Amino acid sequence: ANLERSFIAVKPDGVERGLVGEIVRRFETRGFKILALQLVHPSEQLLRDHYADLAGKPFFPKLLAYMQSGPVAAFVIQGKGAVKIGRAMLGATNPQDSAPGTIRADFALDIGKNVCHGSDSVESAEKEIALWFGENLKSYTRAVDAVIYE
Ligand code: DAT
Ligand code: MG
Repeated sequence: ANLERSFIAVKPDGVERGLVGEIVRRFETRGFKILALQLVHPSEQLLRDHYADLAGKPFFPKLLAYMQSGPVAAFVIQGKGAVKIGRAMLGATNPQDSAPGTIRADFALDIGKNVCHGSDSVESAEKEIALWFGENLKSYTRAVDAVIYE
């Protein structure tokens, strides 16, 4: 039950603005375990696979260019409710609609520069983790989990 994983990525604007540490910190302090962490220069093909469901959208070319405008800080969180809580911590897709306290509300103003990605379901999380990190992530135990979980 505490093994659910989500794929989180600080987008190029967030890396450029020095928000990697702040964003990773939020997930760490919430209690999630960081399973993998890497700066990636995504290929166009990786992004086409990652955003396959959006290929027909009018903003898709702009999205590809944005995501290739610099490195992406990709990481995997593991813990209870990782996907749902990850999305809640991100806020709405459009920062104009994001609730205060969420990452997009605290650090962004425009939908096309919304700073951070988070998987929208357990299924897409597994797909995205495999795409960005490969199939076999090493797991490890953390003594602090005994304090975080009841
Ligand atoms: P999310 O990132 O919240 O899962 P999504 O998967 O629908 O949202 O879209 C992926 C990214 O594409 C989103 O973070 C920003 C961009 N995007 C989505 N809708 C857009 C729109 N209407 N105009 C411009 N960019 C958009
Ligand atoms: Mg999405």
